[in-house]
This record gives sequence, C-alpha cells and structure tokens, in this order.
Amino acid sequence: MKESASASDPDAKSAMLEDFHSHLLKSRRIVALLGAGLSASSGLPTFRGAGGLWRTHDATSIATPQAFAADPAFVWQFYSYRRHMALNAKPNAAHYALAQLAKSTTKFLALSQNVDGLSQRAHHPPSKLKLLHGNLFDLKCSDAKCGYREPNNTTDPVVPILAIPQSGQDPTATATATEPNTNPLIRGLDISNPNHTLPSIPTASLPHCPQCRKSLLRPGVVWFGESLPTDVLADVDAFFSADEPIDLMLVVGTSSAVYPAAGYTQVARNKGARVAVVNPDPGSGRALDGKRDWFFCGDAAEILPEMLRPLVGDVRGVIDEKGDAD
Ligand code: BJW
Repeated sequence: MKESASASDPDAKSAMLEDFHSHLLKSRRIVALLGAGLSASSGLPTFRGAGGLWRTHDATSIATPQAFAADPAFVWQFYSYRRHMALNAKPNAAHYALAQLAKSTTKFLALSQNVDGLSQRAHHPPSKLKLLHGNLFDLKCSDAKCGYREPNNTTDPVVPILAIPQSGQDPTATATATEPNTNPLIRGLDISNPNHTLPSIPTASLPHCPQCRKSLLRPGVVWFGESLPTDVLADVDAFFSADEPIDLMLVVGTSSAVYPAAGYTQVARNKGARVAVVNPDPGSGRALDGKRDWFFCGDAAEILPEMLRPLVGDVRGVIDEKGDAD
C-alpha cells in the first residue's frame, strides 16, 4: 500500500516525512517535475480544475497555435493578463526550497512546466532548471522561418494597447463586474471575468516582429502540438541517460496530464527512482506505486519546505533576507 498523509492526519504525516527524509539524505541524483500547482499559493491559477477557465474559455484551448491564428488579439490579451499577474506575484516557499536544493545538491535537475518566471526569481540556478514549456517573458516571431527571439522582455504591457483596462473604462460592464476587483495581482479590471467587456484590439496594434517586419510576435511558450525546445530536451535526456541511477523523483503541483513532461516520472522510475507526489488533490496519488512512493496531500508551499528541510534548512530565513529577487 502506498504511503499517504494529509494535514488532517499529523501522526501519519510525520511518520511519512521521517521515512522520506531518510531516503532524501541517501539520495545522490534527484529530479523534480514541476507544474502550475507550485505557483498556486503565489496566487497564479492552474490550468485544469478550479481557475482553469479564462472568461468562458478553457485555458488549455487558448494555448494553441490554432487559437492564435484564429484570434491573435484574444490570445495576446490572455497572455498579457498572465504576464501582468506573474510579474505582480512573488515566489513562495516551495520555489525557494527547490532553488536551495539546486544550490546545495550537485546532481539535481528541475523540469518545470511553468512559464511564470517564479523559480528564476527565487534564484533557482539556470543550469538546474529546464523550462519544458518555455517562458511568458520570451517573445518570438510567429513565423518560424524568421526565427527572431527576444528573451526576458518584462515590459508590462508588452505594447500599450494590451494594458489592463482601469476601472471606469468599462461602460458596458454588468453590475457584477463593476464590483471592486479582489484579485491582488491585477492592477485594474480583472478581465478574466467574462462580465467585463474585452477592449477590441486591431491586429495592427499587436506586437510585431522587428526583424521580418511582417509577422506578429507571440509568447515564447510551447503550445499543444508544438515541439518542446530541442536544447532543453537534450539536457533532460542527458540527465536521464547518464550511467547512474536516479534515486528520487519529486512530482510537485502537476496533474501529469501533458506529455512528454508527464512521461518523465516513468523514465525516472525505470532508473530506480522512488517517487514523491505533492498535491492537494487526493486523486493525484492514485497511480502511485506500492510501498516505494510517498503522497504528500496538500499545498506545495507548506509541504515542500518541510520535505527538503534536511538538505536546505529553513527557507523562511532566505525569503525574509532576500524578499523578491527582482
Ligand atoms: C497544487 C496546489 C498547491 C493546486 N500545491 N499542488 C503522448 C500521449 C498523448 C498525447 C501526447 C503524447 N505526447 C504528446 C502528446 C500531445 C500533447 C499532450 O500531451 N496532450 C495531452 C492533452 C494528452 N503534447 C504536446 O502537444 C506537447 N508537444 C509535443 O509533444 O510535441 C511533439 C508531439 C506533438 C503532437 C503529437 C505528438 C507529439 C506540447 C505540450 C505543451 C503544453 N502547453 C501548455 C501551455 C503552455 C503555455 C501557457 O502557459 O499558456 O503547458 S498546456 C498546460 O498544461 C501548460 C502546463 O505546463 C501543462 C501542464 O499543466 P500542469 O502544470 O500540470 O497544470 P494543471 O492545471 O493540469 O495541474 C495543476 C495541479 O496542481 C493539479 O493537480 C492541482 O491539484 C495541483 N495543485 N494547487 C500543489 N497549492
């Protein structure tokens, strides 16, 4: 039977933590697969489940080349909103704990599906952070033949017309939407609420490629049906194919619904890894394997610092000292 514990069962949790710590301290090569739940307690919504709708759209249906081709203004409004939120969010204790683990353990690699930049802002060493799905703050030409790329553009808004509308600029809003915005990460109207009318934006005002001067720029993220960055895949493959076992795989805040990312857990298992899942959804522990695995049911920002404490110490001190890395 797999081991599992929740905050409501403190005795089971502490026994499981002790068992996990004893394996952690023996582990030489560690890999982590990170998903949107890692940033949930920083205030950023996940893709699936509660918060996965943007206006009336499933967020994953906007993250496609087809959606961008059909309505680039709408897709840019979605990404501009998410850039704005991510810039106003702060890394949480789990981002810092993973960054400390990367600094203190030579043979550790984090495979992040997140595009929000919070691991980088928690000072996670770049060589130990592989961004499987790109980055909200990289821009690239939507014409792959052009090849233009602009890394780390944190201008908010990326072009003036994509600014979050301010209260009072939305005469068509319904009574519900004119209620004060309660989202602390949005400075203005929360346009994820479909009761706010989205400003109409002509394609000509969207960001254009300065190199080919023809095509639109797009966010440097990986959409469904697109290949993951080849350099990232090569680094990940090199880590997995090294002639040494992997001792531990952390699976943090991901539904493990998207491939090839989700498949890395099995690859790690095939290299001998024991798996620890951190997720508040009890269903995400279902596929765990017998006595070898651990399921820590709860918020990553609370649980992960406890799990990694023997190697990283108390990260609250690091956060207090550094605050936001920007
Ligand atoms: C908490 C928490 C808290 C909440 N603490 N936890 C093999 C089989 C079948 C299909 C495929 C396959 N190989 C490839 C495919 C096709 C496709 C795919 O996987 N489809 C699936 C739907 C089945 N994959 C691709 O197309 C990939 N490309 C590719 O493989 O190229 C080659 C190829 C193409 C076509 C066919 C075959 C091969 C590209 C995938 C790109 C994914 N892109 C997105 C958008 C990125 C840009 C953006 O951000 O807008 O990436 S989709 C979205 O899902 C995003 C995420 O990174 C990704 C994963 O989501 P994640 O992080 O797991 O979030 P959630 O919301 O799903 O889960 C959050 C979890 O957190 C939940 O479990 C919560 O409970 C938990 N949680 N609070 C801890 N406080």
